[in-house]
Amino acid sequence: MTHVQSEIADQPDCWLRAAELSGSRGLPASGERVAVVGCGTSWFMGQAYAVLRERAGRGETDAFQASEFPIGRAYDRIVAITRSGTTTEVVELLEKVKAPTVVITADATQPAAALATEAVVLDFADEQSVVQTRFATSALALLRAHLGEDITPIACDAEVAVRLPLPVRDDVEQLTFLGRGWTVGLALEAALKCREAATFWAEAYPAMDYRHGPISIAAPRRVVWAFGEIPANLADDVEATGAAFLHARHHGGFAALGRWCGGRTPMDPMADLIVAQRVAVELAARQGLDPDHPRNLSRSVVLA
Ligand code: F1P
Repeated sequence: MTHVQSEIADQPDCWLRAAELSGSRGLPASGERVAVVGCGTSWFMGQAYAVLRERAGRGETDAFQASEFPIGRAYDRIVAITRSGTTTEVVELLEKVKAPTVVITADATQPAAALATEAVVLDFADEQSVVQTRFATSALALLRAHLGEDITPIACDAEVAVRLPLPVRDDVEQLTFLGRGWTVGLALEAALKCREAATFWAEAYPAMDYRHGPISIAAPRRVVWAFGEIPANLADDVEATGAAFLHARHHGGFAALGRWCGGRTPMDPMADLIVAQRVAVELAARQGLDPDHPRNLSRSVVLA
């Protein structure tokens, strides 16, 4: 078993442990104007949280890749997500900003935790694999719990997701992930997982934008996989191209798999992400790649 496989399987427990930290100091108070920053996977979790926080009525929330943070803007608080705590863009931003900062990290000994006003440490969710899975989703579980969401049923969905038969056929040659609202961030992360772990051709878009160009990629042996809400007629439009449309509810496919495992339908989209993580690992295995050590990648990007 690779590290990433055991880290994926561990997510239900990690999410529950992360939720226990939802009262941690430094997490955004209701009404604050907040920016969430990160790079790669951590940025995508920030995007998901930003939408959820606004939807929960907790205040205006923006998400930025750390290097693209608009330094002149006034925020009440900055939330930085970084597993390693060493990512250059995040560290440099924490050195620069004046607003109170909170870092969500797996490693309290690294620069990000020292630079931030407060740190929430998810050391139990740290990973040996270069490819992030459980740290990222645990950070999002923590933030969702802080918004008042009950993580227990979501962790039950995750228990199902780690056991579901994989919904992607052996001859798949391309994957496109779609999301709406907070699940756009999850879709971006699912596609990144396939690229990182398996060097597999995967793309991601807001679901409503898919018909504005990206649909030209759809064809037989290619899959469009939607997380969360599905726009009207999108499934039909995708299937007309010969591509397969995959969704927790569509055609009872995914849903039937979930029922087979005794789960709720539809599952929480974070559980869908687990299934996508497992697909990424499977795609790596089929090519004889080691998903723990993807080519050209390291645990974090530390720039000279
Ligand atoms: C961020 C990150 C990862 C990515 C890669 C390089 O790391 O971009 O998302 O998978 O390994 O680093 P971090 O700031 O969360 O440690």
